[in-house]
Amino acid sequence: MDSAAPQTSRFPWRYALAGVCAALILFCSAQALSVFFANTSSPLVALGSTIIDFTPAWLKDWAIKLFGTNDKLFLFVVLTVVAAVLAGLVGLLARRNMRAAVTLVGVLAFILGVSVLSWSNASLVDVVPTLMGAVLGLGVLVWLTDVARRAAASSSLNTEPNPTETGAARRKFLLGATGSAALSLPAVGVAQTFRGAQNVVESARSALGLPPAKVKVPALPSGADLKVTGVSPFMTPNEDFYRIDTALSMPRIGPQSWSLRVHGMVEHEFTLTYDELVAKDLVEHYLTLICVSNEVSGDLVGNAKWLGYPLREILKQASPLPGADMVLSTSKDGFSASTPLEVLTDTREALLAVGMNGEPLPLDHGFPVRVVVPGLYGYVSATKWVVDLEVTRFQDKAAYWTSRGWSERGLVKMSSRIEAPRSFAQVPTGSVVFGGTAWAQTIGISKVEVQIDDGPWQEAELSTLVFADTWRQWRYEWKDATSGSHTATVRATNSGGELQTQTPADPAPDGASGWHRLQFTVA
Ligand SMILES: Nc1nc2c(c(=O)[nH]1)N[C@H]1C(S)=C(S)[C@@H](COP(=O)(O)O)O[C@H]1N2
Ligand SMILES: [Mo]
Repeated sequence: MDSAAPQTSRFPWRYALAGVCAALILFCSAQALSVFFANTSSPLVALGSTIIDFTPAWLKDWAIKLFGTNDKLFLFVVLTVVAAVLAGLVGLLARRNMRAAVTLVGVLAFILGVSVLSWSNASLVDVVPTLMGAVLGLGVLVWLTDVARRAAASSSLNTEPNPTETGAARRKFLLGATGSAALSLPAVGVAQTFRGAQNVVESARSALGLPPAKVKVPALPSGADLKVTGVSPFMTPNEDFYRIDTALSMPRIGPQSWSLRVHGMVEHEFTLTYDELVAKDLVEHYLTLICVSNEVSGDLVGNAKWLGYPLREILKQASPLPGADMVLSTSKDGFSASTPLEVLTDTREALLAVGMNGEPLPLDHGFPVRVVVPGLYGYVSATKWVVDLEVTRFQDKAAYWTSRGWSERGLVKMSSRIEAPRSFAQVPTGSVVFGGTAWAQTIGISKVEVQIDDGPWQEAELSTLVFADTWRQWRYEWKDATSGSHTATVRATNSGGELQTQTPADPAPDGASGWHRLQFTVA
C-alpha cells in the first residue's frame, strides 16, 4: 500500500499544489473583486502593465514580431507559468517554515499593491481587491498545508500513523484543491460578464451617433478593389483591423468626460471637449495605417475611412511659437508619440479622428478620439485615447518608443507584398493568379512589377488609385505556369518614379524594407 511507503524520498507535491491553489485563490478573488473597483484595480492587469513598462525594448519587439496582435496573450501565458512555479515554491517553503512563507506572500502582495497604486489615476481603495485576495490566498495556504501535513502523517516520525485519519486528510486535500480551482475560475468568468454588462463606456459608444461630415470623400470607384482571392479587401473591416498598443487594460473614456489639452510652446493654450470637437467642420479621409514593427509581407497594416478634424486647424488656433518643431501627443494611459510639427501643419489630412469606417472609433482603436497622420508609422503619430497635445521640441521631449530605442522619426517606407498565393503554396498548372497590396503613403503607388524566378519584370494590373494615402491592390496572371518549384518577387514604384529599395532592413529602428519574395510549387 502506498500509505505504508516512506514518502520522504518522493516529491512533496501536495505542498506545492497547496501553494498553487493559494495563488489561484489570491489572483482570482482579487480579479473578481476588482469589478467593484476601478478597471485598474486588478492586480493581474497592474502586474502585467508594470512588467510591460519594465520589459527591455528588445524583448518587447521580439514579442510583437513573433506574436503580433497576440503579444498580450503570450505575456499572460508566461506570467501564469512563472506565477505557478513561484507559488509551488512558496508551498514547499510553507511546509518547512510557515512563517517565512507567509512573510514572502506578504511581500509579494505588497509589490502587487504598489503596482496597482502606481497607475496614474489610482486611488487608495483600488488596493482593496489585492489585499482581500492576499488574505484569502494566505488562508488557503495555511489550511491546505496543514491538511497536506496530516495527509502525509504516515511518513512522519513524530506523529502516530493513523490510516483512517490519513485517508480522510487525503480526501480533504483533494476536495480543497479541486474546490479552490472550481471556485476561482468561474468566479472570474461571472465577474467579467458583470463588468461587461455594466460597461458604461461601451454603451455610451453604441448610443453615440457618428457626427456628420462637412467634407465627404467620394464613394469608392468600383475598381478600387480587384477582388483577387486571398488578397486583403481594399477597406479593412474594423473587427479585422490590426491592433497594437501597450494597454493591457484599455482606457475607457466616456465622450462626456473626454477633453484635450493643447499647450506648450503656443500663444493660446486651450482645452477642447468632445462636444466642441464634433461641432466643428469634420472631414473624411481614406488612410492606410501601418505599424513600424511590420515585417516585409507582414499584416500589421490596415486601410480605413476616418472621420475627424484636421490637426492643422487645431494648431492654427493654438498658434505655435517660433522654435517649436514637434507635437507630443499623449494618451490617457501614458503612451506618447512625437510628430514633427511641420507634418501636422502642412496640407495633408492629419486628423483628430472620432470615426472609423462609418462608426465611432472602436474602444480598442482609441475611443473616443485618436490621432491619424498620413505618411508616418503609428508609433510616432497615431495616439489612441489622446488627451494631451504639447507643442514642444525634439531636443526637449522623447516619446514612448523613442526612449526605447526606436527612431525619433518614422516615415512610412514604400512597401509591396504578395498575398496570393501564400508562401510555399501548391497551385495547379495552367494559369496562376498573383495578387497583393502596395503602399507609399502621401505619394502613392504608380507601378507594381512581378518577377517569376529570374525572368523579366512584368507589370501588374493595379486597382484604381483612390488617394495617395491609401494602398493599391495589384494583380498579375502567369498564364502558362510550368510545373515545379518557383519563386515570385514583387517591387513597387511610387508616383515620383522612385523604385522601392531592394536593401533589406529589419523593422527596428525605423521600419522594414526590401522586396518580398516567396516560394511556391506548380503541380
Ligand atoms: N495610446 C496608445 N496609442 C497608440 C499605441 C499605444 O501603444 N498606445 N500604439 C501606436 C502604434 S505602435 C500603432 S502601430 C498604432 C496602431 O493603431 P491600431 O491599434 O488602431 O491599429 O497605434 C498607435 N497608438
Ligand atoms: Mo506600431
